[in-house]
Amino acid sequence: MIDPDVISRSNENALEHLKADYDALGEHLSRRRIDIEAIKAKVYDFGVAIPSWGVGTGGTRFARFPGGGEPRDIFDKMDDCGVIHQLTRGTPTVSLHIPWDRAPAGDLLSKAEEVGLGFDAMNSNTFQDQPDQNLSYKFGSLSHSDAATRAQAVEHNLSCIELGQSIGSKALTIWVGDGSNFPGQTNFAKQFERYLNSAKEIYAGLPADWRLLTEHKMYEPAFYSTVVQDWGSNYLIATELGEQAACLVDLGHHAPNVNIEMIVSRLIQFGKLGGFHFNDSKYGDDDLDSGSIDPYRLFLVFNELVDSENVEGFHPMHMLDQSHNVTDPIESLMSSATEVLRSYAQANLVDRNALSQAQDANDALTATNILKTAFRTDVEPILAMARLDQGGAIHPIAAYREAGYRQKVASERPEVSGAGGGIV
Ligand SMILES: [Mn+2]
Repeated sequence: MIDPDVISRSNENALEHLKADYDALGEHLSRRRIDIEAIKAKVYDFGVAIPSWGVGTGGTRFARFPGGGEPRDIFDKMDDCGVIHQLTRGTPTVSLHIPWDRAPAGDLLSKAEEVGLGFDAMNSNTFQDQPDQNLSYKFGSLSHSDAATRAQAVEHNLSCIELGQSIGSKALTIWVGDGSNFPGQTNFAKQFERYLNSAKEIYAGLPADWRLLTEHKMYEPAFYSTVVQDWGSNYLIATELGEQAACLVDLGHHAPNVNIEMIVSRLIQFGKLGGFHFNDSKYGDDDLDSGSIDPYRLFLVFNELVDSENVEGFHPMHMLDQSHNVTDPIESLMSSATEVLRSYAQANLVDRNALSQAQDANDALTATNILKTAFRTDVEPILAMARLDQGGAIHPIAAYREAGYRQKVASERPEVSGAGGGIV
């Protein structure tokens, strides 16, 4: 973890300017009849989970260029996640990926306590083969044509639930690479039927207070068709399975130009939005840092989420899911968590009564300007003050660099090879 004295010193240097900026923003917001303290309190309560795999350098199908101090195992990863939360105070949980992060529950719990984190959704992996595995997932897992392979994949998911139960997780997220690479390779209906039957077996093993989230993805690793291709297929799955099943939306898993915020609204309206994977993209499933390409889209997604905040039973899970190719993953994740919080804070500035009136009056320009007014507001002083109040850093990346954490872990953790593609 970072030495608290380093954080204090870093904050001392920035405090005067922050106070001035916070006061000025408070005055500005009060003219808009918004209480800055209320917005800050909402930011306190908002958290986004860090995926355990995010703290390692990702890469593409072409190459991976690991940096110094790459985490060796889940315990190194949790150290890194602990630092992200220590500085940003916005990432209180980590999401495990099994089997990569499999470890005794007691060890995971004591590490979590040491670094001040809890556990978010469990993620199963049946999109690659493991060394101790009998049957291959080359041609699919939950939807495989062979019953024994499907059973093996179901069993793996049930074991993820079992481990998750012992560490306080409350959800299982399933993403499969199943699909096809050639027209005619698979029968769409039969394949989907097999997937649904396998998913029902997993659902039957779900504890009463758990949720099962399914994630759609339109292409890759299967490039002609994927078995859970789009939000429509995802909605069908969640509906077939039952009450505890809901859809997970990954911002990168759609065709270019798709109106993701409208998908979000539809799923909320029918009680089937379970969670998010935040990232950004320019061309496809790029897994770029959240808010780095299209911050307005991120804001528009949050506009829908905040608009439905008071809908009964609506508690979506939030997680980052990105691949860091050219940056220090800890810095990217801190910056991305901040972008997610920023969009959340901005969405809380939308004048919803005025928006509703403009919509009813068919005043399109006023309506869209109401959203723009919220989006254009620089809420950084709120985010920084929320971090400071909770013991974090006014400038997380500057404090992280001053602390020399990366150099420290690079001297402790052995160098790793960049051979092979990364996780995408
Ligand atoms: Mn994802």
